[in-house]
Amino acid sequence: MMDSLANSGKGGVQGAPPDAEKPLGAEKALDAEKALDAEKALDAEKALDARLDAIFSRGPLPAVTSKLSLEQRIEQLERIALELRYTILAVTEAAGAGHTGGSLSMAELITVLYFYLLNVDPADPAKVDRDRFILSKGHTTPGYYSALALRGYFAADVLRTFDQIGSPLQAHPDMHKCPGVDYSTGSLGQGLSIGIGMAMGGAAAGRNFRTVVLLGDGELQEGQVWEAAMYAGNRPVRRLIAILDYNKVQLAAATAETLNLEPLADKWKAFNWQVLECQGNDISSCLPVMEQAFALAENGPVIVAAHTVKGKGVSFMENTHIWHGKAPDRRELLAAFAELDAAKKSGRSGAGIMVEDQVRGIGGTSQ
Ligand SMILES: Cc1ncc(C[n+]2csc(CCOP(=O)(O)OP(=O)(O)O)c2C)c(N)n1
Ligand SMILES: [Mg+2]
Repeated sequence: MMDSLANSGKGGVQGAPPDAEKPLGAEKALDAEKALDAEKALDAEKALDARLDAIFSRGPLPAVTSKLSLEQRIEQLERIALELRYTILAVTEAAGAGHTGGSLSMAELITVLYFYLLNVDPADPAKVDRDRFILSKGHTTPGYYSALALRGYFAADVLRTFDQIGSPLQAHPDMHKCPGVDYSTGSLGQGLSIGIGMAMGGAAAGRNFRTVVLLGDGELQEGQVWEAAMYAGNRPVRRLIAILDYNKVQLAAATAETLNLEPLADKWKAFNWQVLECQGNDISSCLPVMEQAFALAENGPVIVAAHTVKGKGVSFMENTHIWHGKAPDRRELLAAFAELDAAKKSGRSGAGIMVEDQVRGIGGTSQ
């Protein structure tokens, strides 16, 4: 047998037995190592599946009450924002599609809105007096839908149908399909005009609800935004709050490289808007500023320029357009979860922004 193998040329050096080259013990050790690696990989796969099952079967989280101290509110909202990040990544991975970068950058903003500031009731999404919310940057549905599911508008397992034909969770929000969505968006630039209509309609009907419009920075290059800004400042339209997810990156490059928005605050001020700024991935910064915006909106329109980081929370997704419209694969999801786990362990919530991070973010890069 050995002879025939050796003579066939498969055994390495002609005429020599194969185990003269590689001792049998070493081969066995190699096989054992491979088997162990395969087992570990299988365990990791199973563990990831279990985590995803847990994410897609979780019940809603309660809103944060104003009865808590500021520290407690911040801590609870940070925890929710972190859960939101896990969910966003799980949603895009499951669909193999979705706008991951801009969903991660707005995680704290949408958390503060849906879990603290907005007067809404998931059990009665069409309540007449509810505050209105328009996701004008309508492509970031993984962030929006994840927040709505966590808040209890629909069951978390519906998130698994994201971007599928027939799903209520289309790639862009559809007010006729998805509970909690106040307006259908996706064509950038329209949300502020719609918000003006809602705010003025509410005022005409003697209602006191607030209308919040979440804008993207690349979106501000749309002319309709400025037409709306000019109109709202001129009236002035009350109880209208624009939040700008100022992540410095748009679809294919840095915003400043594409069409610079600065000096941004001066532009809005010139249009008679009240302008506030905050660090949008830091709850301790954006919570009080957004709260102040809600109060100031009684006098006229307010915009909060929230400085954020595109892809925030996952190092390899941060500050780049590459992850604008890209979903992680299983391997990338594992790596991203590991980073969020580390942040959770260190109590940083996945976005416990440090000043250095923000300074890096403001320059914007398009690598
Ligand atoms: C009118 C219109 N033009 C182009 C697009 C395609 N598009 C989708 S997202 C995007 C970039 C948006 O960038 P930004 O507003 O900065 O969003 P974010 O960084 O928050 O994802 C573009 C051009 C669109 N949806 N609508
Ligand atoms: Mg952007």
